[in-house]
Amino acid sequence: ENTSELRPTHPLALAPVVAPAASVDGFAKQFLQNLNFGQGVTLSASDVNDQYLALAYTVRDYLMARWLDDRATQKTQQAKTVCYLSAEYLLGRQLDNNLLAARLTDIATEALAQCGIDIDAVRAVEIEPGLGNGGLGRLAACFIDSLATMSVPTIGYGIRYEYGIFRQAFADGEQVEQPDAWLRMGSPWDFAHPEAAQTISFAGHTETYDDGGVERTRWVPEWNVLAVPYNMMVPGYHNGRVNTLRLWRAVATNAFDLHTFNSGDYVESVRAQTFAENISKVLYPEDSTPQGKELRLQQQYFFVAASIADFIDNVLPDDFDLDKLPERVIFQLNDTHPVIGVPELMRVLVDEKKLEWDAAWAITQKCFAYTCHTLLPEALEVWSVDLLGRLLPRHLEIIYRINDEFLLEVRERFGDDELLIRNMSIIGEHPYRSVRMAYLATVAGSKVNGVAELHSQLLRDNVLKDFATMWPDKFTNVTNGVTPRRFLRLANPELSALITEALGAGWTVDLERLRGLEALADDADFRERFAAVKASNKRRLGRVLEARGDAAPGDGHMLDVMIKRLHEYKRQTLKVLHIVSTYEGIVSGRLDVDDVQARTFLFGAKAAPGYGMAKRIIHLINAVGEVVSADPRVQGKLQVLYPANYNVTLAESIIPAADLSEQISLAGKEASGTGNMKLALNGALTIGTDDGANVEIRKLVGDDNFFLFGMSEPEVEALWAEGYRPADFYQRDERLRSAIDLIASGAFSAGDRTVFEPLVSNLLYEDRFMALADFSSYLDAQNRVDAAYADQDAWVRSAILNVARSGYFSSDRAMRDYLDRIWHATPVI
Ligand code: OAK
Repeated sequence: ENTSELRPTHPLALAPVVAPAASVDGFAKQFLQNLNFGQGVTLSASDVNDQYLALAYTVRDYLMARWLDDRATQKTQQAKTVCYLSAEYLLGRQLDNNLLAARLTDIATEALAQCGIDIDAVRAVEIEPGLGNGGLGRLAACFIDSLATMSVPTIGYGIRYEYGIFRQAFADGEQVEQPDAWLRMGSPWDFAHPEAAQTISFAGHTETYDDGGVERTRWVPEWNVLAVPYNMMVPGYHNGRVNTLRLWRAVATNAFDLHTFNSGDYVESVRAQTFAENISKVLYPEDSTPQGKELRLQQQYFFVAASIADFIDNVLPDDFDLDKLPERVIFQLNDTHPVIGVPELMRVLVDEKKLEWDAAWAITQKCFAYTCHTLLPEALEVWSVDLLGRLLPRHLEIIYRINDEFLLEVRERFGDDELLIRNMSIIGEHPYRSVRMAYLATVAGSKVNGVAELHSQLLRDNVLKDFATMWPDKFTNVTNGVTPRRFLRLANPELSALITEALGAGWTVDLERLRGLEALADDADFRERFAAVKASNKRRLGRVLEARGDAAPGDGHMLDVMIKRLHEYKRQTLKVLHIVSTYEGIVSGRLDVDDVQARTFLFGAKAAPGYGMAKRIIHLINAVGEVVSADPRVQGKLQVLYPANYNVTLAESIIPAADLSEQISLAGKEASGTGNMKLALNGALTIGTDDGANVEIRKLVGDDNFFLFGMSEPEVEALWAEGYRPADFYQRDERLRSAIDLIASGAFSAGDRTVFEPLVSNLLYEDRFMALADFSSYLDAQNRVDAAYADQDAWVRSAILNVARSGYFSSDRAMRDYLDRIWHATPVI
């Protein structure tokens, strides 16, 4: 009810908040109202962006009543809230997802049509919020979708970056980065609550003081910023539930200095404002490689401190007994980026709420859990003690005390093994004294999980081995998942319709029901319809690409896709070597052109701007693509596409069209992968190594429906141990030699041998990710792919089985696993 101390008397003010009528008329009325009174235009004068904004506000109006209702119950309910702490949310477009969740798609389409507007044209202008880099950020977006759909009280906390992941363009085949001004045309999906802003402090010093006979410590900070929350609604699918994604924006506390401004120094007057607002200015474009920059630590502390304070001050009831905090919240740490929240909660409990250290530590340990998303040692985040102590002096003291007590525990358990102590210490000493955030998270967390079975195993056996020995029960696995709403229902409407016709609509929230398709894999009529959907999706992708000014996939080609961040460990280079080898084979006559399946190779990938080798690989892909596309000898056979600026929106067009999914990381390097799941779910067959979640995909879909190649993780270890010499593989395999020689010859760089020389010599003399060692096995597997694709009937059967057996990879299942194994929380229906 809309009542409080206000004591209203008007009947409308006494009534509950109601959404507009869920009818074409109700929708049209609200839409026109938003257009006229919100956008300030008449229908006839409105442009497509006005229409988009009015439409988005209209959908928001429908969701808002539910959201307000859910907020009211959140205060009074006794249930546990999942607070997902993540520096990234790679959301993708919102309009379609929200229409679908709220069952408004048909109503909105008709209402707009009656206003003379084609909703597809309006859809196309939405700029996706790219507030993430890749897998980790997209996973967070899938998880909050599933939690809403499963009616689990959840708040996603993060940062409202003014600029998300950069827009990628190519100039002469090389990546150029442009700012992503996603807010420029308006931001209808989020709304600020400045009255709920938090003040976040930095720097300064600590001091002890006498608090009525008790010695306490306090932090005397030097500067602060305001964290202003922006809410986004996260609707569950068809369940009337609306959760919250709360993203923080940094605003200067004292706006700007009017006195200085009036005295004429305009630049100086806004300096403080600029400084403060830089904190939420831009997403760091590094994926799996921390930079150790001060601004990044500021971002991390900024959003985590604001989130913890927000939860305690605004979500919990007043005067909540903090001893009971673990009954009401779990803070899930999405990798190490939010781990500074551990000493922050300790500071709040001990310094501000005046709890005893031990009591506070017991609470803190129950309130956090940590998900690790990597295996690359260089990706494990550390902060120099120097920097952390300057920016967050009180937190450093707390970390030291946590470490001291932890190391005492280690000594009690394992004796005075100084090497072990050094290895397990939260404080590292080399090459400089630093805080190891993954260790802090492991010590503090109630649970630590990896994101696929193999990854979790390797965490226990290698990366966090000593911790796993000490606390075996702390370690668990939750294999990643993806939301079937966005990545099947929305992205692939034709396949969705076919599935619904065959199995009923329940699969959208119960993806294991896809098993029902297994029987249909042997039904020739169903296979034909399935193949027709795939072909239609390829044509649709072609139209999307052509509208962007890119080429469409070749007619009748197998669509072979590799879409993911550009990283050496993912081995886009291995893919290029396959393309070059095939090209060279046809051109030299080694391969009979009739034996080669016509293929379109499609890449989508951004490289971190500072990652030189990754950028060279992009250049190589584009260079090879240009030569191959222009060479009449392979016309109609080989095509290479690399549309710039791969993002969630583009993924939604590519995935449904794909035939072959490239998941070719060096075994033991890809924590999980989630693109692999999306592609299998849409009927692509995987060619992949035994890495990450590929292992589980292969187990589920079966060896006959998966192209396995390459060394296993133990084989990789063994080859390293014996001494890996990539040049030996080059010498041994003629196909490999020809491919590398062709690149080195300048064939893809107008005769200039220097352009790709660093890349070639890296492969020959270093090859950290062993592309050369896996090359021949990869080529053999690609030949098996060609042979399999030639039998279309069998291929389509395999594709159907991939869909039928991918239900496990729903993020709904992943959420159930988190709820059971880690959060011990339950849905609130
Ligand atoms: C990003 C920054 C730091 C550490 C890890 C990442 C990251 O994106 N990792 C990726 O997470 C995905 C979701 O768990 C996994 O599927 C990918 O394998 C992993 O690389």
